[in-house]
Amino acid sequence: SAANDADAVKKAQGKMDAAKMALKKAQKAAKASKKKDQPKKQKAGGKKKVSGLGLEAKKSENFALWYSSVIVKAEMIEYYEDVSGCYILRPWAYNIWEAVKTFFDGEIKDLGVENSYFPMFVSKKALTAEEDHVDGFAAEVAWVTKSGSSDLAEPIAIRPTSETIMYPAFAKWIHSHRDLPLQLNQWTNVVRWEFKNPTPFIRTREFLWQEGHSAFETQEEADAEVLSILDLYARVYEELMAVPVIKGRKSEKERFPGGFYTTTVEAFIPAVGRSVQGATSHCLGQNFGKIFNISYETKNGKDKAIPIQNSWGLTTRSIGVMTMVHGDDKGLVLPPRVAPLQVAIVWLYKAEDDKAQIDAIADMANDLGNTLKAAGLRVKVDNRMDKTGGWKRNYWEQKGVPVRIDIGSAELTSKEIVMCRRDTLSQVKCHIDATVDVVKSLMVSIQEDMLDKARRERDARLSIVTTWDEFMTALESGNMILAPWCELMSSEIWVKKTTKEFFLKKEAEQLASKGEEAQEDDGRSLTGAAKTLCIPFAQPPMAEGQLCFTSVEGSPGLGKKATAWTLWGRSY
Ligand code: 86X
Repeated sequence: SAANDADAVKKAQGKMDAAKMALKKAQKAAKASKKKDQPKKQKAGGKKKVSGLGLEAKKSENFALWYSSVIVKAEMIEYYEDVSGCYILRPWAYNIWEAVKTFFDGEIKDLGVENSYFPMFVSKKALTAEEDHVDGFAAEVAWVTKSGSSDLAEPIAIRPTSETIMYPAFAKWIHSHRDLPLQLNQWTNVVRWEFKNPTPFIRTREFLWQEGHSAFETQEEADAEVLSILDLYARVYEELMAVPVIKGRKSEKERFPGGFYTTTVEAFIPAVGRSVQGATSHCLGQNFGKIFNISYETKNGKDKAIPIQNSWGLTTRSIGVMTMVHGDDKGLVLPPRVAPLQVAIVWLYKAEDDKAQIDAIADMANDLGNTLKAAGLRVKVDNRMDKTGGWKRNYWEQKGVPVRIDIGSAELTSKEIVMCRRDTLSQVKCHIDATVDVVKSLMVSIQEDMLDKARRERDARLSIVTTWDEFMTALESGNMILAPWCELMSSEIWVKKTTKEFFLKKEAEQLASKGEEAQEDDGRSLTGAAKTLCIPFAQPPMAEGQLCFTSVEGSPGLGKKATAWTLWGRSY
C-alpha cells in the first residue's frame, strides 16, 4: 500500500542518515588516529604545535565541519549515535538555555503569564481537529504504536506543538469574560520527525522550547501580547545572545496556516549567507476557538463570544544561531550575559619554580577567583594539575569564556593582572585591586561590542534593491535583500521556483566544469531557493508608484505596485 511505501522510504532515509553518520564517524576516527600516529611537528621558533586541540576546519573554508567541531570541542554537544537527528545537550549548552529560560520566564510572569505542564501525547483525532495546521506537517508527526509487543488500540502522537493538546482544556476553563485573559506557558521538549539534513540546535528531531498560549477578549489585547512577546524574543537575541534580529510580519505563504497572522524575529549567519527564523509570535484569531468550542459569556451577560488566541515559541535553535554568528577559528565565543562562566583563571608555573612558589601562584589565583565570585561574577579557577598552561588556555578559548586571566610568577611579583578578551583576543591590564571593577566593565563592553560587531557584519550583507536583476546579483553574493514587493502569494511562489532552478542549474554547470570529482557539501553552497523572511515593521519610505521588484516578463508581479518593503533570503 501507499502507506507501506511511504514507511519504506522513511526507513531507507533513516538508514541513510545512520549510514552517513557512521561514515562521518569513521572518517573522524581515521583522522584522529592518523594525527595520533604522526610525530608532533615542531614549529619554527621551537614552540610545540598544539596537536589534537585545534578546530578541524576554518569557519570561512568549511563551515559545516567548523560548526560541528566548535560545538563538540566547546562541550556543548555530544553526538547521539543511537537515533539520527537527536543530540545530547551537555551542561555547557544547557546552562546557556537556563540563562535564556531565567530571563524569559521572569519577563513573561511580569506580563501575567503562568507556567503549566500538559501531556506530551495526543490522539490522532485531537491532533487533526484543525486541518490547516496539520496539513503541511503530517509527515513530521512521530507516533507511538505499541506498548511492549502489543499494538495500541489507537496510535498516539508525540506533540509537535501543543495547540491541540491545550485548547480542549481551554474550552473547559473559559466560560465567562472573567476567565479572560488566560495566559499559559510551558517549557517542554517537542518532536518533529524531519528529513531535511539535521544540524545540532538548528534543525533537530527533538528540541526544547517554551510555548505560550493565551486567550483574550479583544483583538487589541491579543495584538499587544503578540508584540510584547516578540519584543522579548528580540531581547533574548540582542541583549542576551548579542545577535541582531529584524522584527516583522510573515508573508501569507510563510505564516502559521492555522493562525491569523505571524510575527517573527529573523537573524542572519554571514558566514553562510543564510538567514534563520529566531522565534515566532502568532495571533491565531478565533480559528482554533471555533474548532475546540472555546467560548465565553460577554460582559453584557447575554452574548457568547469566541476569544482571540495567541501562541508563541522560542527554541534551543537560538543557541545554534549564537554559535554560528559569534564563533571563530579558535572556537565558541560567548556573550557574558549567557556565558556559564564569565572568567576562567589559569595559573601556570615554570620547571624551575619550587613548591612554595607554585603554592603562592595557586593561592593568588584562587584568592582572585573568590574575590570575583563574591562580586557576583561566574568564575572558575582551573586547578587541574595534569594539564599544561597552554592546554588550559586553549580549552577555555574553545569553550568561549569571555575573559581569561593567566597567573604566574610575573603576576605574583608585579600584582598586575592581564585579562584576555575572548571576543577580540586583545589584552587589558590592571592592578590586582582593580580587577573586580575592570572585569565588571569588561563584561558590559564585551556584550555591547559583540552585538555591534554582529550588527555591522549583518548590515554589510543586507542589500536594498528595487529590480529583479539587482535582486539576483545580491542573492548570488549570499546577501539578505530588502525589496519593494507586491505581496502576492503567486509572486513569492514564482520567486522561490525561479531562484531554485537558477541555482540548481548553476551548480550543475560548476560540477560539470570540475569533472566528476565528488564535491563535499561544506555548508557554504549557495543552492536553495529564496523566500520571504518577513515584512519588517521598520519600513523605509516607498517611492510613489514604485513597482514590485518581480515586475518582469513571466512573473505574476509584472506591472504590480509594491505594497511593502520585504526581506528575502535563503534560510535554514
Ligand atoms: C507551527 C505554531 C506555534 C506554539 C509556534 O510557532 C509557537 C509555539 N505553536 C507551530 N507548527 C505546527 O503547528 C506543527 C504541527 C504539526 Cl502536526 C507538526 F507535525 C509540526 C508542526 N510544526 C510547526
